[in-house]
Amino acid sequence: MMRFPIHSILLVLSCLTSTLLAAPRPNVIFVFSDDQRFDSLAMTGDPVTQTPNLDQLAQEGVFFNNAFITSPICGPSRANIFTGQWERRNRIGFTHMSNNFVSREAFANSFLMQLKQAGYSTAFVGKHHTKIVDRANTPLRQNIDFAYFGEGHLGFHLAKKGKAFFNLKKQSQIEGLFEATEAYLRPGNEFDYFFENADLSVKEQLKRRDPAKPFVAWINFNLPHQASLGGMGSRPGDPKFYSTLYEDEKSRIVLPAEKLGLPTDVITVEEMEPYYRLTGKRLLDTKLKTARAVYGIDDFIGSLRKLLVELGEDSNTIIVFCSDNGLLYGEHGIGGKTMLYEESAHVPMMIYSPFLPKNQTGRRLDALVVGQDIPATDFGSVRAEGSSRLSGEKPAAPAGRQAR
Ligand SMILES: [Ca+2]
Repeated sequence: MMRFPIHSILLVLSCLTSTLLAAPRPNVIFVFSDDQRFDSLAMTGDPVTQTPNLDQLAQEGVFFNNAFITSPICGPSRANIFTGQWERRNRIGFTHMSNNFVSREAFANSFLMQLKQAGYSTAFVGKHHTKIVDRANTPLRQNIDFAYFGEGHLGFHLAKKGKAFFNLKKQSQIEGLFEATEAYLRPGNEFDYFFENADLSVKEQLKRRDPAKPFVAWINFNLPHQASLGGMGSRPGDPKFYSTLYEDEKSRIVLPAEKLGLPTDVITVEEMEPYYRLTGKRLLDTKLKTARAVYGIDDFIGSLRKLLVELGEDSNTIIVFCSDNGLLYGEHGIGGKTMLYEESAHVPMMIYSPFLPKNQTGRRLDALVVGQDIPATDFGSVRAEGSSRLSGEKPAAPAGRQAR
């Protein structure tokens, strides 16, 4: 398929330009899920999972039918979007000699830092999977106004991960990260406890949003990633749906019929993480938990939009939703991701903007887009100057792709 990447996004955003020229600079919230497949939403055909809030977000924005991740595995995909570069350029992957550290230059050119330079308040919330410059992630801690993250897998209960999350009242991952997001966004004293009780190791990197500035928040889940499904719904404080939802609908969950695997000199099942070697009842249980996790993410989107209304920011906030990669559930005889099968690389991506004219909303666009296009698009939508070192395409770019 030929790629007509930015034109679809451009069509959406060109409609915004005249409005934006008269409006204050919009806020941007980017919600990033983990290992969530394209077909995991009700609107993309999941037979069980209900996603009313994501479906509504797409209905009021635009949805990309052909959004793909060029490095479909957690760390490299996140690095590609954070830096706005291809893996061959930022060298975050499994075959390069970078030790998987984002360079100082790539960090300075990341979408969060460029928007900071443009006057934005910045937040990085949740899963962090690639070191920034050094083992302590020093530039991230020193430059991002609200840097509230855990490295690697977070687990379903955040406080088990480490003391950085001890100040949360809610321990289930999605609800805890919503609490943190609200602590950042909401003015007033209600979340004083969050800042006052923060562990000393992270206290200095947690600053409240400056209401005089526009904000950009990158919110990263480690769900429905299977590494965080264990313990789901096991604690009294967990929302009940994590342990009960869809229990009576398990028979409608679809399991792959395909048994053929790849040649053993390519990859064997034994080389995959144990949580990807699933068949039969274990696979069914995992898909049930995945459906509950996706419902939780959908609930987050609903809560976030209510919060924005309450804060009076809903009419000036763009929301981007995407997943870092898809997942194989036994199709082609394998599990996990990385492999460039559609199940692994195809992701749900949508952009909601309050500036989109009503007659432009609810469209499902067929143009081929990739994760790296997101930061370039953000720059276009907030009228900030993206760096020429971005690999993705922004609305102001010429029609032809430039080799970068
Ligand atoms: Ca992932």
